[in-house]
Amino acid sequence: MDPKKAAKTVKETVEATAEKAVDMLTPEVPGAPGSAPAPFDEPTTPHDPLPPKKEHGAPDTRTPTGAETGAPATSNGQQGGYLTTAQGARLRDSDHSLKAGARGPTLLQDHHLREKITHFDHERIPERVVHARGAGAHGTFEGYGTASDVCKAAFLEKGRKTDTFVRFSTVLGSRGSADTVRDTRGFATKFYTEEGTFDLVANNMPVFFIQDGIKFPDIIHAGKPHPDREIPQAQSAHDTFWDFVSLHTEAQHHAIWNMSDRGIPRSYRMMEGFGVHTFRLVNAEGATALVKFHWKPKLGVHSITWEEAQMLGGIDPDFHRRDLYDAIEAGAHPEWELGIQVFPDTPEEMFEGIDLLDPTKIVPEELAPVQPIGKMTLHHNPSNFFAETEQVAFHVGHLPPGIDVTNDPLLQTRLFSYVDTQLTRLGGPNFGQIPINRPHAPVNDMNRDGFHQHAVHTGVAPYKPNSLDGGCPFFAGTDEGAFVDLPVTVPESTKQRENPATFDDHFSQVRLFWASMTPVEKEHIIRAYTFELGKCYEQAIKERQLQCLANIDPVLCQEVATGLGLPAPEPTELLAPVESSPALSQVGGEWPPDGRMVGIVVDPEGDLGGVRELRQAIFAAGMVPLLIAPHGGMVDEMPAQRTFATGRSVEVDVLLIGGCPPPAPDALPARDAEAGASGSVVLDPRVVLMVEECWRHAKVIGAWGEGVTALGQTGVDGTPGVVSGDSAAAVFTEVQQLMAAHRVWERFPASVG
Ligand code: HDE
Repeated sequence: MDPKKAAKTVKETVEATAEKAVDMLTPEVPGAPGSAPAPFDEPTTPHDPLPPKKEHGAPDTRTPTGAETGAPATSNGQQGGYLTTAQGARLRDSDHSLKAGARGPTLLQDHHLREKITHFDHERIPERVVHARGAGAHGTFEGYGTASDVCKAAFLEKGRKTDTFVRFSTVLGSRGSADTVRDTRGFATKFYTEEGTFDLVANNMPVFFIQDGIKFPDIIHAGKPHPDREIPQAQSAHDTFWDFVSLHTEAQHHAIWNMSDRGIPRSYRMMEGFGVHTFRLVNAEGATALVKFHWKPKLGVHSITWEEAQMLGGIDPDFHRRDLYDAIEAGAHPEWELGIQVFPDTPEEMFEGIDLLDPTKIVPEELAPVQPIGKMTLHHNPSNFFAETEQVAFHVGHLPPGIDVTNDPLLQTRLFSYVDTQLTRLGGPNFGQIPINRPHAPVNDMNRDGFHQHAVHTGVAPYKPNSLDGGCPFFAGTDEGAFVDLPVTVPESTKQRENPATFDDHFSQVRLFWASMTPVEKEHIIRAYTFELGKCYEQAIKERQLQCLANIDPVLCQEVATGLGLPAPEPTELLAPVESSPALSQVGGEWPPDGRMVGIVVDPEGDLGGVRELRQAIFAAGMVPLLIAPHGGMVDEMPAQRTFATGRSVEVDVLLIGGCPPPAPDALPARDAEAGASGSVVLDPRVVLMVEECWRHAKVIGAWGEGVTALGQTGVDGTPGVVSGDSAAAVFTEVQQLMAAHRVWERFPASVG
């Protein structure tokens, strides 16, 4: 073998298979695994690795100390066309271990075997102790320049672009748990600014369960599965969670957010993000202000229904990550505006009677509007989940000059916790040198050695002061961009394990949240509490939480008590009247439909007129069509992305029916009719089920041509949000208008005012 022999070029390989690609899968259909379709026969002519898919981004190729290398992103990936050992020696076989004869025992000298197996044995690292389940994406942040009055951080300057990496997550579940569980979502953003990395480690809810970080292990132990049976996974519907939050009543505000539709987002792309704590900003003149950070999604804040969430847990546990990846691949790049609520930096750190250091309180937007200061667009999916999403390490203490912390006791503990956890999770103190964590600013620290040291430091004097390394590195002054700890006055004080008295009110803002909901949102909250408490075994815990609900609202308490079959207690607190904050409601606006999934049911034997144009119109509208047919393969040269067996209503935002397909051979119409799912055998019962479910979940439904006949058999014809017409184009136009409201809200009952 000639070791210098070059492998076949990527270009040649891709060209050889490119023709097939066009036929097999139109490039617009997101989700195909590779950058070129797989040929039937195993390729055997060596060639370089295939190029990444267009959707893929990767960490900037920086050195461990932040210098640009100019190397392509693929230089971090595998090289050359031949299988090698980890040391780069080419291999001719990796299917058979080296043995003493074909039937003999394996030889200890088989280095390749040992290297391969040993590496495999150590492939897993500990999952995150919280937020283990997540999905990430690469993006760009662009400053508006509007923050300059309050913040000197350069990345906020007008027009300045900064690379970002975002990781969304659930809190409670294990790494392999379902996406659509009822839980808080993490929304952590790494800004690779030129003045050092800024991590905004946020959630999709603006308040937290606890006021002091010392309680974090308590709330997490209560929320995680029971220690004996290790169930239930990734949810709060169990005794230990409600035991804790009903006793530790400062958790009640966060709990009602979890019970609201915010606990079951439609998409990561449709979530707000909140820094939760108050931060302190400083401008170029040295003036300080207190702020709260908000991410506002361009697509609005939307949720799924609880029934959808539960169905998706089985049908597509990867629903949220798939949604994010598919939308990015399809070109529907999600966007958020970053905004701040600004408060005067007074010694009391209060605003309108709200303690800004209490992380269980919000400041209603009506009192302090959110001022936009920049925009983030997510445009690439990670190339490698482990390298990027799993190994990314955030820290609330990663702050550029211009942004500083406050004394919020929750934030203070977080400052300790994030480095500490990475030491175990990422195996040592050098996790900042992992490619996804490398700063995009020159790094010249005096930390040395340790496990997995990637930097090759020079010099002999990693200490200060020194003369041997020429005194290097040097201290920067404020003019040279130094991070200066703000000289905040700490009043004379005595050591205490205590909260300020202003933290004592645990219920008025829970009442504010409840009062700000529309009737349909209140209905959902009632059903969520009833479900969760209904899953508890202990009567005392249910009664204790009902007592908390009585201190929030009598209707809420009564409705949940009725569902539990228990009496509703009287409040133990004065239910003082509260204002509402309409900004907290998700209902009532209109939003763009980018990246929404449009299911199209077709009958390959029927009239397919208009389907091709409809798919194009859906793409043109920034949405993704999902062709659903009785069988797989091609339908009129269009790929059937789902069959009646593989598709389910919960995957789509809207359902269009373009045919009246009779029961397919794999349908069981007689059984379904007997079970009451369909009274008809004219239409495939799975289509009937899809329509029924979409209707139950208040999704827009449209039909044209023979699809109108199909709809006629389902019993939903003529009801709100169900559109029939002569042509696919006309129906789609009407459907789009209805979709702007996210759901057909009038289909939900509202038993509360
Ligand atoms: Fe975290 N949190 N947290 N947290 N948190 C972690 O750090 C912690 C809190 C949040 O995608 C851990 O690297 C303590 C509030 C997100 O990688 C850990 C306290 C908020 C993520 C940790 C809090 C968050 C984490 C686990 C109370 C919203 C996922 C793995 C004092 C503002 C980041 C890790 C990612 C992750 C500790 C409270 C958000 C253990 C001690 C409040 C989004 O260090």
